[in-house]
Amino acid sequence: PLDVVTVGETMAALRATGSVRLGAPMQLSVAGAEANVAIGLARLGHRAGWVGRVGDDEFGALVLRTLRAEQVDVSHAHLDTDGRPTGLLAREDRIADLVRVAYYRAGSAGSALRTADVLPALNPGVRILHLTGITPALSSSAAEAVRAAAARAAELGIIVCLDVNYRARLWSSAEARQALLPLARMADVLVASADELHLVSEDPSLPEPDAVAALLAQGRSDVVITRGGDGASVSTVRGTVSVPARKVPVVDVVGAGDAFVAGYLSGLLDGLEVEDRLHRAATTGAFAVTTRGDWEGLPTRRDLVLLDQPAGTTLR
Ligand code: KDG
Repeated sequence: PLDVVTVGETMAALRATGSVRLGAPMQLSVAGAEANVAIGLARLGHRAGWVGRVGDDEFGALVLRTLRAEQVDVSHAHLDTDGRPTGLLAREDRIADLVRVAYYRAGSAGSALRTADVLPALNPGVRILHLTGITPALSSSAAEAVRAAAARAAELGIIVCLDVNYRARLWSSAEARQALLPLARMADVLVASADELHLVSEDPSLPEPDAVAALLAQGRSDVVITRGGDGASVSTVRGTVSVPARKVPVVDVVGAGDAFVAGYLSGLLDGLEVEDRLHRAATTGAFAVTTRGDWEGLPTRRDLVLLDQPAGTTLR
């Protein structure tokens, strides 16, 4: 069985080096928060699978081929035969450190995800189901699929990880809160950036430490709060542990959260203590930040120690 099943939409991703309206050249890859996590885990040697829908088109073929090449299991991925296209994302590095993303995913194959697509992947023996708050924003059937998957995972004793991943281009925060609160109630590991925490807190007015304490009291095992360049913390019943972000030259922050989650879940699978899980997460997150692309620069297990080398090292 797989160690980790991820569920979501994986899109073709066009990355412009410069301004799209001026005809900047674009590079083609794939992107999707859950696929990024699956790739991150597979690079670290875990058995990770991705469940979702792609169109029966060339972008869909690219998505599946890329995931296969990264050793991500796609045996539960589906080809949409109703003519829906694979979703597309265009990203533009508009000014030095500001990225603008446009989605072309309304009515996509990925957004047509349904419960029957997902449940067959949740076999006994799977250890973690990883979900994000992006998928329920895609359609009502996708929202239902994610809810059903979390419920089935809970029945089977599979750890449920939910990364809030709020995308303002997909829905309002009020809509997100309505969908994510019940999902968060089924999560064991809950990951949110500090400014997303209110979306999964029963009382959104609580200050962060109280909101985290309430989530733990309601049954979450690990509440992970990420703060970008200011590091991250994890709270469990045994207390709160924090790590600073690893100091690396920042090249591209997109995908850093997914890389962080991959590192954290990898640590969980390896039975590491909270501090060591967090350290691995900070390391994989730093790899994402210091390389171009959502997932291309993620480390293999052997690569993990590279960040312990002094800056400017040449290994030969
Ligand atoms: O976390 C990175 C993602 O934002 C990117 O891969 C695309 O899944 C994506 C989304 O919906 O924004």
